[in-house]
Amino acid sequence: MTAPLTPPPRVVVIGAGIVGCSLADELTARGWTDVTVLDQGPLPAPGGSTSHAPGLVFRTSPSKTLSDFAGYTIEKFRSLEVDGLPCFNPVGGLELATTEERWAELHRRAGYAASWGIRGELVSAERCKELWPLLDARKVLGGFHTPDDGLARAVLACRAQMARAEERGARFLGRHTVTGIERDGGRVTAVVTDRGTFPADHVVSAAGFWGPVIGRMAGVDVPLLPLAHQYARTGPLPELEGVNDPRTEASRPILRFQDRDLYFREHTDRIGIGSYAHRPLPVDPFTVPVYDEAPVMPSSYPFTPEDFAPSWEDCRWLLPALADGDIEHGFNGVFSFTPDGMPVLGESRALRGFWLAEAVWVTHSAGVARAVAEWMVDGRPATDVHGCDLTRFEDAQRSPAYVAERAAQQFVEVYDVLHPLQPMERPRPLRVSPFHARQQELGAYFLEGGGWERPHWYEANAPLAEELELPERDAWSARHWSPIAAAEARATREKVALYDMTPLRRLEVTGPGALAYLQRMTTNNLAKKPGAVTYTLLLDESGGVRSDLTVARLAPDRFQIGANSRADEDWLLRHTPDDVRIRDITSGTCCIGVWGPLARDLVQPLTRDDFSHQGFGYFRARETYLGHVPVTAMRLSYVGELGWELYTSADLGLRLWDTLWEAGQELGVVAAGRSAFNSLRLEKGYRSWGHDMTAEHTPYEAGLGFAVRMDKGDFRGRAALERAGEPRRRLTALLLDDPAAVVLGKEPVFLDGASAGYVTSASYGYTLGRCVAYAWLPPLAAGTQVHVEYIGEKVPATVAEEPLFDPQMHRIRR
Ligand code: FAD
Ligand code: THG
Repeated sequence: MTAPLTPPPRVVVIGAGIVGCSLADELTARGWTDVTVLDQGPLPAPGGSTSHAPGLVFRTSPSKTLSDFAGYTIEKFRSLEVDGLPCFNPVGGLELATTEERWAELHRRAGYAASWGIRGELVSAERCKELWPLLDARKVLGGFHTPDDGLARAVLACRAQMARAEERGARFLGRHTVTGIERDGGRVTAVVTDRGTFPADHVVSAAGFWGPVIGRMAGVDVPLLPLAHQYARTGPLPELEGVNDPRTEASRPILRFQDRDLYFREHTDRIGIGSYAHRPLPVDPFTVPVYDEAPVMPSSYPFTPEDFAPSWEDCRWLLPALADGDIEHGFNGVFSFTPDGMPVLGESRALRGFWLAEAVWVTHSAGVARAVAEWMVDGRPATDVHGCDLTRFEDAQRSPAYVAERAAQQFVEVYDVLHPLQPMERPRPLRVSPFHARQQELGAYFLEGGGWERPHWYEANAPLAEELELPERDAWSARHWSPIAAAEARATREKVALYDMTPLRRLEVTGPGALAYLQRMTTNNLAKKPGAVTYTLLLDESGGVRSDLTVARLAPDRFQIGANSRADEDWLLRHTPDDVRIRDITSGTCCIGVWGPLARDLVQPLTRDDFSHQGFGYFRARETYLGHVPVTAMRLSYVGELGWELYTSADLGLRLWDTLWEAGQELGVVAAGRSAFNSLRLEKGYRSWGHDMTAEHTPYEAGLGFAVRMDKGDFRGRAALERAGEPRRRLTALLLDDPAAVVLGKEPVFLDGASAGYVTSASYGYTLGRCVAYAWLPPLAAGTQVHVEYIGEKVPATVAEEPLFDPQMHRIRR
């Protein structure tokens, strides 16, 4: 081996729990061997959450990212051993249903498993009893069995990874308490401890639920709340005598009884029981006792038997063998919850070189560590991590009050049956558009996203729905849905509708270098005269789609970007040269989409400007006035109809709404919500970033090659695209064959009876009279028959030619 030309960067990892240890292993495996892992407690069990984790690893999740993380943890820990003891015991997993609602949910979970490539099978109550003989099978309707899940031995896995990392040069130092982070010019330079200062080019906070404490030292918000969670062990059970090898402790599947917020595992002849059934027990991370003063260890609080009492009854109801037994030992163990239940990963932009790897379960630890190591070493993780990116939180989502309320709610809902559209109940309303009062008057049904109240349909349109004939929906797909959405979609296709587009993220990019900069950052050609709007993509270095944007050139040196998430702003800001300024103008402005064949009839009388097809072309922008309101008008439409996005400042928003509303009365204007919006955009084949495509996909795979101009000069991701071969998978449009069938997203798609991909987003297409589902599949010819599995039912579907609606663009370009 030749020595590297430059020494590897100096990395200091704070925390030697499962995340810190896994990260040291992954970094050193990639040649970053100058790694120092510091922990305040003694090694190898310094007293964090890892030190007492019972280690259940269930891989199935609605989140593909989490499922991939867990898959890698299983694969990796299976290959690790310490003193002949394996770090993973693949006893399998078993989730039980004792209610019809849960049984349906297990069918959906079996669907996620098939979508993400996890082995799993729905099984009868008898089979559950075979797998777990202590069960009272009469209580059970059935189960979901995942044979590859099992038990991680977290402390052992720490030791194994420590040893490997140490062989490659890493250091692990226990009894070093971090007290400060040093910085210079927006970069970290060192970590200060009670036993000296450690210079560093990169610092990773893997401090578990102490994350907010380390975050404060660095001036970085770490939006997590530590909560205690009860874990108890029974005494020895005669039924388990001689059943399990004490070295591996368990032979039967890890068990989940989500109907009562409980899980179980074997500890040789005892049973361990975890409960989420109790009240949230928040812990202030700033007041956690230090190792030497903690009664057991810092992450272990005294057991509160009164909180466990109802759960104990539930345990005995399910497992009659416990009737004579007792709890021998219990504790309230602390770990991290975030406002959306996802980890918090990534590098702070304000303090470069300072990384977070927080709020990570043992289950996801190795996968997270691999992703963060790739991110640090290669500049990008191979897995889509946008749902974990620390930049995902809006300003209003980082207040301690918000974090506390949402995280506690995550705890309460951890095992609940949650509909994909189900909103959090509190704190609401948080962000409202200037039209909120009018929307309320119209009976808006609000759901929440990014802190925004977003109308999904308006009860005021109910009379329009009466004449429609729509197929019956099953109870699940009928939740957070209304036939009114169909009426609103129809009004958009036949007349004209107003859509609140305020939550659409808007950035203003200005300065002499703005054009050259945006040309380098995106795929399409933006060198057009002011007044042009361009649909374009942000790619990472590997050619993965980081986002899709609209860029309006409003003046030679001024651009307005329509973006998807906060991560777009973050990404752009990370690469901004000195002669370019980027400002998020979302909050101070608002937007209404006026779309439908009568949009021009509505808008033209309000302005002296020429809004004809010749006077105001498709994908053009203009600053003008509508009535009393100064607006930026852009002629484009995510719903595939004639019309404009109209932007103005927040103070004038209500006036803009009222102006359009009044002008539209004689045309039959309606307010329309996101439910119709999503249906219309899917009929038109417009992708939704984060759902349909992510950084895991290239533009060609996602069907977005039309937005890439290889001949315009260099841009980020171009070199990777040049190397890209023929796509092996494609984002594919499906139409469900049965006009009454619906799917919602994330369902598995089967080709010739074998799982071949998964649905990204789906909606009933009211114009087409069929449900539209986009799916990742191997390249397939139009007309190919597949089936989607929806709550255990095989739903036939056919690969369709795109776009499904108005391929000649007659409706938009006129
Ligand atoms: P930790 O293990 O907490 O490590 C963080 C380390 O940072 C600590 O060792 C701490 O000492 C150190 N540190 C903090 N501040 C400083 C400082 N200033 N200076 C130096 N060092 C510092 N997960 C599962 O996947 N499956 C389960 O079955 C499961 N069951 C659980 C049951 C219970 C009762 C509990 C409490 C948690 C459970 N979890 C489970 C969650 C899991 O334990 C944690 O999510 C995981 O261990 C977190 O690992 P970590 O490395 O991020 O944090
Ligand atoms: N409006 C604005 N900006 C946006 C969105 C928006 N940015 C984020 C997101 N939505 C981007 N998504 C799309 C997707 C498709 C189109 C616009 C934004 C679109 N595509 C046409 C097509 O594919 O035929 C035109 C493409 C072209 O001419 O190059 O209209 O909703 N402001």
